[in-house]
Amino acid sequence: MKLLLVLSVLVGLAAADDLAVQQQAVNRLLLKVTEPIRSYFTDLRQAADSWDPREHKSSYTDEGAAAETLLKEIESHRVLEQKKIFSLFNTRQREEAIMLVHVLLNSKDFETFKNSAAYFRERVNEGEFVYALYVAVTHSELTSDIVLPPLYEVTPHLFTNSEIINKAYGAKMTQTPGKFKMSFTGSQQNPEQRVAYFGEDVGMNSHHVHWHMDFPFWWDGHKIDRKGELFFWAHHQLTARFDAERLSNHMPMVDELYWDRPIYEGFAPHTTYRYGGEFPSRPDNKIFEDVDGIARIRDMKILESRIHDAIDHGYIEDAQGNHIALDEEHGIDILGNIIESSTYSPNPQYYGSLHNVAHIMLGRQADPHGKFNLPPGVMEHFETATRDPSFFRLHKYMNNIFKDYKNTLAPYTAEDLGYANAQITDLSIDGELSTFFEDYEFNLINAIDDTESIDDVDITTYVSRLNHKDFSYNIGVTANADEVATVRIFLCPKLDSNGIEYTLDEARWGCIQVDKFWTSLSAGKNTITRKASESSVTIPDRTHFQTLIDEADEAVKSGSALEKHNARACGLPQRLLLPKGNEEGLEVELFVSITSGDDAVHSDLVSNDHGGSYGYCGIKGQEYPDKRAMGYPFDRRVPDDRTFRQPNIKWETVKIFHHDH
Ligand code: CUO
Repeated sequence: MKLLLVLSVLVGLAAADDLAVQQQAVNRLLLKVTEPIRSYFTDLRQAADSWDPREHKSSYTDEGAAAETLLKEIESHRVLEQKKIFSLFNTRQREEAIMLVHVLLNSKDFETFKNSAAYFRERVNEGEFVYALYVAVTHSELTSDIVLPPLYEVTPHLFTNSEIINKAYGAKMTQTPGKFKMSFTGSQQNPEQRVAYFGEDVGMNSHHVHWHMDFPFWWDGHKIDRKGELFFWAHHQLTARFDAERLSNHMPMVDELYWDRPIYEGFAPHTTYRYGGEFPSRPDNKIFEDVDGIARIRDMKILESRIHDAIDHGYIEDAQGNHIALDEEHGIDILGNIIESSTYSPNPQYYGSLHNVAHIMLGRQADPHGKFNLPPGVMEHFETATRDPSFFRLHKYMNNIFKDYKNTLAPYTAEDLGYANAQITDLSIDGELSTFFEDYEFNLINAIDDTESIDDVDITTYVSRLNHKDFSYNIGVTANADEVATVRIFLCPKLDSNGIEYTLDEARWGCIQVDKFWTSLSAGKNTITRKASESSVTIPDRTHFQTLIDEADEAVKSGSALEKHNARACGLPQRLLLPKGNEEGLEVELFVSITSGDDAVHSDLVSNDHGGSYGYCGIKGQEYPDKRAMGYPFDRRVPDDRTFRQPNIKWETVKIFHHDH
């Protein structure tokens, strides 16, 4: 018995150590990626210098084929050099990054993963390396508990502005610690400035870039469930979320982009690449131009019209000319794949890549013919895209195509929406719905060049960010029988920017899903108390890079277990759950629907949240948890509000306050 106990303690310790060692390795691989791996990280240094992937073919599931491909590219000097700009939208650069993802994902064990990463870190472009390592850690089964450091502390140039970077350099040069206030881009002369706190929020940008790492458009690995529909849904919600901020700031909802109208809002990013110059600016009212080597405006219109034709026909044509119906179950998923487009598109030749090409077209409008050799624009990086107001116009444009499709589907009937087992008797908020701004500090040491012999000084920036007070929903439900039920909670706009009340059909497309969960109802009276912090669309604050470093180093040194943090990086920051309120209280509709839990895809959803943020990000490596359409019940037309007036559905007007401290 005693022996067993000792053995199990030892096994437990070894397992804990493994995670700490792995976390430490990933931390070290991401520290100061533009410099050589530190000499005192001896195992990584050795791997970078002398571990040869060709001598470890049996350590890869593909016998080293992916490593061989990448090595040949490197040896023939075809890969993007270091200290050059990497953009995922550049086909060749993306291919190189994917080669490294393949090497890492084909590693049979963590040792091989780590050694390959160290070896290639010093032989491929730094941007490609960071992207490949993030994607590989996200998808590899060897690294599922590893927490990726916040990207804004690994590649701060893409999350802060030139003014801050300059100050950080000054601090480093003079070896004086510094803490600098980061302001949002632009001036109060610009109405868009009122919502810059959202488009430039480092947590929201991290959610967005991680969403695209969880669901890469180029993905060629295991089948990812409902990937096209998730593309629609996550971006639809980002757009609705942005519109909510606009309404709160007395601005109209964002209008869509038109290829033949000016791009009304210009944008001056005030942001510098680490190497390669400033991000280009675009003046107001820029007329769209063809972009050499990318696309003509008329090509974009042709693609749009083909997609509209497919929607009106009710089917698309695949590459062999077969018709694939845009049916209720798969239509939105197929359209998502086509519009993005992703490797799942059944006919990329015909339907093109409306979304991805549009990102490049917008990114290049400052230098469409390459006359000035300007670097890629903010729209050409998922890290920076949402800063530009044209991002939301572009996504409103895509979103309206999805809406056109959804509007072809039959509206939900009273039966589709009802649930005979439950009656909502009460709906209230525990606590005040109240938002505020707070300062958030993050580290800039990775933004600055140095060498091993120069000591680090503390250099940080702090930025104002939106947050809200804790609150809970109290939902009183009378049930006829013991049953598992699905609870969906939304916040819907009530009034437009002129104070005119929306109909349900007008409001529905602006509804934000704030939670969805499964719960067990008992026959009789139930009170469901759900904390906002439990929301299945959000994640808690990211753990600072320095904390990850300190904790892993300490755990490795002492042989103790590493404290686990949330490893899911995709998810809206919890603090952004509520749109900003105002002094008098922004009126919104709190909407709750309870339906039969038969729509659960997994049997344990009442007790297992599968990593949390499945709402916009699905469950890693598994099916999306909800059988119903994403956005149900607001994804279809509502010609008659009365179908929604049922005992299992309830909505109340609530107010969101905002208090500036
Ligand atoms: Cu996320 Cu356009 O897809 O940025």
